[in-house]
Amino acid sequence: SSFLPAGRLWEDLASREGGCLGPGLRIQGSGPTLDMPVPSSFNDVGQDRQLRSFVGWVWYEREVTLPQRWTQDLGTRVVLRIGSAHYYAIVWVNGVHVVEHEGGHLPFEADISKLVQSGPLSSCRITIAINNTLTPHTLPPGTILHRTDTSKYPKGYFVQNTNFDFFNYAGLHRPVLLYTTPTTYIDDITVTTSVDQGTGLVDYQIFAQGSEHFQLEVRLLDQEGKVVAQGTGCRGQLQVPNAHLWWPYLMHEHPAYLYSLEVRLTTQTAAGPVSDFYALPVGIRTVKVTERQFLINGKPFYFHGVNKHEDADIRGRGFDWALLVKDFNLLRWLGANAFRTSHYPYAEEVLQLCDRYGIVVIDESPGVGIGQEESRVWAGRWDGEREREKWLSRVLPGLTSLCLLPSVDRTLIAHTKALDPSRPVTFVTNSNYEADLGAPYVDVICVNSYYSWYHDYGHLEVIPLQLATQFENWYRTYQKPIIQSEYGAGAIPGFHQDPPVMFSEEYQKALLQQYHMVLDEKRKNYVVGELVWNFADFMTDQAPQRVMGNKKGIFTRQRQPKAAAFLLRERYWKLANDTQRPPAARGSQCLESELPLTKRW
Ligand code: GCB
Repeated sequence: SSFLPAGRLWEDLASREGGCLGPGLRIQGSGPTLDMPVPSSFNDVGQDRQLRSFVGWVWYEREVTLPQRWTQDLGTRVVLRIGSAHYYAIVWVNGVHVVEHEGGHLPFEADISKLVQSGPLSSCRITIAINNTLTPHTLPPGTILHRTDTSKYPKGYFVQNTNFDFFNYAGLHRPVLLYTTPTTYIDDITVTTSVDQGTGLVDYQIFAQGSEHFQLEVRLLDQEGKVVAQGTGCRGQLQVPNAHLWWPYLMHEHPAYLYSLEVRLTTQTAAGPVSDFYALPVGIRTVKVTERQFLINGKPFYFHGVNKHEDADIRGRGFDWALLVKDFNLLRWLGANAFRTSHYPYAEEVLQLCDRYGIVVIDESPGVGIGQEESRVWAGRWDGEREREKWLSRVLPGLTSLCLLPSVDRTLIAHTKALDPSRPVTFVTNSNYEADLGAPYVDVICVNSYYSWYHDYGHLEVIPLQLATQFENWYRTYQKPIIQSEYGAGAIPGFHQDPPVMFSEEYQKALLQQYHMVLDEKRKNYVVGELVWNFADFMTDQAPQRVMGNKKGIFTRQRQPKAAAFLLRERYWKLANDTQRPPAARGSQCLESELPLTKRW
């Protein structure tokens, strides 16, 4: 697609109505443009410093020819789907405004049937204007600082300020798709599962659009393709005797068992019956939290995993299948059974792979870096129930086990639970256990700490005392299970120093080892997980304390292991061995590359 940065700010949003684009106007030819791959962030694709740090409106445009069936069969519904556009997007088709969307991490779509079916033309020009400016009203928030001292800065100079530790990559980060359905179609499917004495219970609810007159047939197929239960109508319960449960990776001989829920909607039309069909992978599992434990299918689950980012060379935050599959192979190699989608919702393909690989997810909202000023803004906006709904639709996660909110607002947490009672709720804190306003209302407490990194530099020996105190204080106050949701140290790959000093691979390893001693003690009791910060090195804004980004990855940004990765690999496989797998299942689902480790058992 073509791309034209137009250096205007979010604050100029009002002027977008000023006829920037009419049916006849094309981006192509209206000024210099760049070829821009989709999906990708635009920042690192060019050789241009200004493009890398660009703040304001950019324009994407692409013209496609649609199949005649799409444009001439009025029983076909044509949909434009945008996987994500960071941060604010306005979309036109053939110069006609079709949709606007705020928020850089969730998909949105527009029914464009009428536009593409109105004339003899089968071409479709898609134009998307995107603004990446962050303000106190966005999620995540940011501020624009205008530098007015003309002895230091040119006229009109401004910078984007943020309160989070990752680069504000922007552009069309996920695929842009055109697809069709019949005019009466399956719009949404909600599934919740439970287990009653070995019988899996799958409750479904199907939302259809387009007409009131349709039939719905539902079938549940096992992995061999055998139909194990069926039903009809918009809602119901399927019963699966002797169900194969969905177990996390390394917790069962056959982890991540998925059934397929097939939904067929049929409508009668003048031309005969027409159907829409959707197949949804479904795992049957239960999740429960007690005072000391996180239970999956009634068994204690210990999170041993990582925090991630959607981040890589060149493509920035852009979706890439090869990268994604590499990351999942690294997670398996590491023996990780969980990760947190720090600091925003990830692409739905990521969640689908988690379901398939048996990875438990803490799915995070984009509410990171909310300081006092932004809290006031949001508090103001939460007043009406409609505003609250709007907020929730932007922070609620997708499929998986834990959902994470940015807020310390009691009613917000209660409301989230009411919308989805099947998932525990948490938020990640590094605040003081006494001052924390949210901990009384969440199911699991997630605590970050950076002992011997952001203070007591180099003094690894203080970690055991400080970490034990941290856990004891939180548990004594709230009696809830605790996850060490972040800990870590920066290591520049290839920097070696022994005895260890900060930024060497040895220091990163030694710091993790100090944490592990305490975790091993406390996991006997109420600590239910540890997630290292971070899976891989990632890009941040430039600052003297960042060395071409944050170097706390146990893998480099190119996904090569540092020394700490080997340490964690030993630990995670041992943890799986110690705490989760029934003895008979040991080693049975290992990949070939994992065999040397399993032999040692
Ligand atoms: C944190 C943040 C994370 C940072 C990390 C660090 O607490 O949640 O975004 O990157 O610390 O390395 O400072």
